[in-house]
Amino acid sequence: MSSDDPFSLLLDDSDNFLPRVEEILKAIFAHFDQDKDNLWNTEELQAFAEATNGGPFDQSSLDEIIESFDVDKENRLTFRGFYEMYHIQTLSDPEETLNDFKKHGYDNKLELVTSRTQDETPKAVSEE
Ligand SMILES: [Ca+2]
Repeated sequence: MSSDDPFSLLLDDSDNFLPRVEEILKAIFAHFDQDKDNLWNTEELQAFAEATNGGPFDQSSLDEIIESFDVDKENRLTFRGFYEMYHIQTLSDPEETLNDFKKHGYDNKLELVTSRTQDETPKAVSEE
């Protein structure tokens, strides 16, 4: 495939995230970690869901995240858990991950093109 296919933008030959993708994941995680404890409580996770998916996770999705990914004993998602969540999504649907990153201001080359603010309405994403 060409060099701009979503899979090769995000993952190396061993299916690990490329360093640039890790940077973006760290930036997104830090952005929504409002109290800076390196964990996402439900409120922080839902703020991320609204910004990314246009609405909060429903209860079954929340339960699934907590069951499937790394959380602390109070069920707060760790960065590792967030990373795992994106890794699984990316292996099955790299375009979805790219679309998510676009909502957070990154372009097709994974460069930050818009500054994020909580209140800003994301640019229309249905341009294609
Ligand atoms: Ca937090």
